[in-house]
Amino acid sequence: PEETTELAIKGMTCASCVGRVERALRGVPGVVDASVNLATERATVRHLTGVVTVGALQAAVSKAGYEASPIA
Ligand code: 9UX
Repeated sequence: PEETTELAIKGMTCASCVGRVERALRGVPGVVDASVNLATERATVRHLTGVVTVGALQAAVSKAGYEASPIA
């Protein structure tokens, strides 16, 4: 099954940042789709349950140069 994880993203200042974060998240195996909202600094990630961990998502965002934290 799939589930959705919401992340707060720090460090984005322009539309290109949004693209970088979306690409990073979509590159994580098991991620089906990712969309980032610059105004709210939030990412919505749809992914396979059990395959994708929040830690893996955070690591991908960090590698791209930004910071992600899960939203309860
Ligand atoms: Mo443009 Mo966003 O250089 O960091 S990609 S501000």
